[in-house]
Amino acid sequence: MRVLLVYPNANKKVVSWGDAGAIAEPIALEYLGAVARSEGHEVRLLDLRLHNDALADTLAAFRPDLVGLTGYSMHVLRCLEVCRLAKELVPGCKTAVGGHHATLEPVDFFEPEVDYVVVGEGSRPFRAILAECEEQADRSSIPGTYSQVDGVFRYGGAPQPFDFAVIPEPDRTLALEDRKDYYIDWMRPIAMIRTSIGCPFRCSFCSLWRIMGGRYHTRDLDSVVSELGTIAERHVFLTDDEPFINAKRMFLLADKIERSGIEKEYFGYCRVDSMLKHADLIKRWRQIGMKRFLLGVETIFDGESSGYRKRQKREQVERGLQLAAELDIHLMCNFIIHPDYSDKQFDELIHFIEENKVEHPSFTIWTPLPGTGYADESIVVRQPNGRPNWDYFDLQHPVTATRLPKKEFVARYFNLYMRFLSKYYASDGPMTVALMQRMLQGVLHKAVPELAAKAMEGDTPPVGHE
Ligand code: B12
Ligand code: SF4
Repeated sequence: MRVLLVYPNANKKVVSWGDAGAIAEPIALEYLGAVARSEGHEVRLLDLRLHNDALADTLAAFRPDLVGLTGYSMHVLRCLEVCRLAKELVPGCKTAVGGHHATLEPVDFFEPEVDYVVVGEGSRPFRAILAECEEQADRSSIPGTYSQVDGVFRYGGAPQPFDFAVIPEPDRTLALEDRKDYYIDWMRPIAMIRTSIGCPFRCSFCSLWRIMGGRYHTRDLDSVVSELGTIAERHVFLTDDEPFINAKRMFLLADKIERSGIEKEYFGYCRVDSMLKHADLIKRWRQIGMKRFLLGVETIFDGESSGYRKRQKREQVERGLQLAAELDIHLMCNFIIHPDYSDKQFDELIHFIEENKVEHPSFTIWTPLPGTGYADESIVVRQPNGRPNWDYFDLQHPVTATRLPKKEFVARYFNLYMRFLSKYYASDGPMTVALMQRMLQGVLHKAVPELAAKAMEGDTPPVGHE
């Protein structure tokens, strides 16, 4: 069979900056591609973030028997569009969707243009879907998969237990020509690798621990090193929810990587408490190339932190920032901006970032993401069918009511980036600043169009209450 794997692009009417912040390796599709190729199918990967307009031509020329799509919540509606076009241009073509949103809110894909919705890890269900499509067999019995039979979606039962040992390595040759274009910030080209999945913590704003039922699965270290050895890129991002949970394991992995002679520059998530508890481990990883962490500071307000169940205090964050500076680890620090923020909280946050010389602050707006258990009624952006308008779930738009008038909130949010623009300039170089400005314009253009226009002219007036 011919199998087309598609990574969707963001809706440019909502996120006018498109995918400007990062376009990283589509590793989920490379996992599925490996499965399909091992079954003897002809596989192509189309990354619509890089090839915005190539969908119709690719469908018409390749005429796939099956189209597989991945996506975050912000990609739901685009995924459905892709499925519709696939069925229109290639009659008889089957469609399958998976990824974070499909796992947590499969109902959004229960539409006529979708044949399979996969919950959780995809390798095993995808192999079964391929077999069914090939044999044109009766459906509805694949574990972890909703199959459409005569317009009704039937669940094949709980997914099989997660097991790294049965998942093949991602096929990195599928996107060979695109590899040079994958990047996160200034790290280009960048590859991704998974060494563990799941997280023992229970942060309330995060859905990742729920996806894995609170369990933490680790991969065999020799297989990690062997896969790493096949990666050509110098920059490597660890997709692990939190890699530094098990210090002993990570010491061993560092030793094995060093012994193998592999030299890379790593980037990945790290909790502040992991850093503080295992400073010696972080030092060791710095020696083998860990250059940068994505640190979820989330909030500097201790009350809010306990509400988030983050189990982290402001004082720990401050010590973490100092430690990273001592160890020469660069930090991208993410702060969650709650829609309930008042001017005072925005001001305090700015003060904190300045006082602690946070090198690369990044900001996301608190969003009731699928799987976080937050009441759906609080969502104010809706599709005509009453479901949330997922296009806005890029964490850069408020999707719930704001305490400040919405325009003021968005302006203050925008101003956080503008305020620290020089930091992006210092760490990332002019290219990233241009991208950042495009992104900011996208965030703003709906709520405060006149400011968005000014930002694009390079005129960046302070807004809010400075
Ligand atoms: C790497 C990563 C990034 C990178 C690269 C992003 C990129 N797309 O280029 C960076 C840091 C830049 C990033 C940015 C963002 N990210 Co991000 N990111 C991740 C992370 C850590 C890993 C994703 C990954 O590649 N995992 C490894 C692959 C193999 O796993 P997988 O995707 O789950 O796929 C498996 C299964 O889901 C299934 N599957 C997946 N697709 C399909 C399809 C089919 C057909 C089948 C059968 C199966 C299947 O099988 C796969 C193999 O096991 C996750 C958190 C996490 N640990 O999962 C967040 C995560 C995906 N990100 C998230 C978000 C929200 C974002 C941002 C929007 C946040 C922001 N505004 O700053 C941006 C968007 C950027 C963009 N334009 O795409 C959310 C998505 C939540 C949601 N419901 O939408 C997550 C889950 C984190 C979270 N906050 O909970 N991200
Ligand atoms: S935010 Fe990080 S530490 Fe908290 S549950 Fe999610 S992955 Fe774990």
